[in-house]
Amino acid sequence: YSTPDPSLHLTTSHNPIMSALDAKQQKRVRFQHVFDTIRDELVEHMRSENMSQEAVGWYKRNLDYNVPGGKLNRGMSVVDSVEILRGRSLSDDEYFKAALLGWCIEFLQAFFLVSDDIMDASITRRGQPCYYRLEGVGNIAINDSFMLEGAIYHLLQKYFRSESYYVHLLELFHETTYRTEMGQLVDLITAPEDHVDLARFSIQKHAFIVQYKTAYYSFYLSVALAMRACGVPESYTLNGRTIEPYKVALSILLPLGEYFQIQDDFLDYHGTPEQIGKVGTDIVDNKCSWCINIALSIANPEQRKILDECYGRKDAEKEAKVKAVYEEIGLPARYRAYEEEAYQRITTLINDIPEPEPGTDNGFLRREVFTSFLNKIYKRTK
Ligand code: DMA
Ligand code: MG
Ligand code: MG
Ligand code: MG
Repeated sequence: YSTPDPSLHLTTSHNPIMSALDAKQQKRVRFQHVFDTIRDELVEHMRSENMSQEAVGWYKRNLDYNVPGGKLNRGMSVVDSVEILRGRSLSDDEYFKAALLGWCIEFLQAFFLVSDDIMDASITRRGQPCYYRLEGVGNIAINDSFMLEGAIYHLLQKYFRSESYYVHLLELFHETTYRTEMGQLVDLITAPEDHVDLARFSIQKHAFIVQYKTAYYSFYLSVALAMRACGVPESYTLNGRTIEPYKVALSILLPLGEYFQIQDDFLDYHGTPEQIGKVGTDIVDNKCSWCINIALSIANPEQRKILDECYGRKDAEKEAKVKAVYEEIGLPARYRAYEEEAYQRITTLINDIPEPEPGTDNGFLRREVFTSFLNKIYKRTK
């Protein structure tokens, strides 16, 4: 194949629109531009399969509504990681392929979110109605979510089939998807709609759920894909020590993913819909969230009684009573303390990674891969 669109290489000197933006915005615009190319190719593929005009239009709306509107942290991290690992700016072709892998994660995320919103009975996502709630969509969103997943493998085959690391990419996507689904399973069966029993929750159960439902696909996948694309081997020797870089990456990215999901749990209760683009449903949905686990560990008997009576009920007044208990026990201050502790702990983990001497290039892992990811989420409010 050849890089589809030479104008992908948007530089400030050539493009008046780009020169008005700061470096961070330019990065984002360049990345978003790749989506347009991918979307057009996928739509064209649907046409070539003799899908009706109506079906092609439906699929295009599915892509436009569900894939590009998020923070794009996961997808853009693939590009950032490839740049850091290569230690230089990328050729047009290298950029396109890194961005394509990034967009494949965004497609995976879209697949998970469309189905998650159905299962969680959520109302809004990214500041708009959840996809399944659109007029005429409903349960068709289930098949639409499958098609978002299917697009990943179509794209990987089209662009990576002849690469030596193709099988690694496939395995990463398959295994990560499977793990995320294990996490979603435990998330859902720990939160039965008709039977509230707070004694079933624990911080250990929470740790399992968030590692599986979030950390693998949101953190490990981005970095591992970048490492595969850069040819990082299974193991290598640095200053006489054997390094297993994928294991090192996992040992940092799982705690980072746990921290990220704890932020998500806290923002579900404390963030405003304007801020987070969604209406929190964890209390009403009886979820084994970080917030309820902390509350259970410090509530006095009266507060516990309110939690037992009001958590997991489809009733706005009861939800408000749970939130009042969260305020009384000082959950926001607890969260701020947790956030500082997590930041320090993860920073220490990152600083323990053996790095090659500056100027030499006999190592493959760089601390900056992880610090750049950590700094994207530290103190986030959306
Ligand atoms: C997120 O769980 C996990 C996946 C796999 C989407 P969640 O239900 O807490 O996410 P959100 O708060 O975005 O609905
Ligand atoms: Mg949800
Ligand atoms: Mg969920
Ligand atoms: Mg959530």
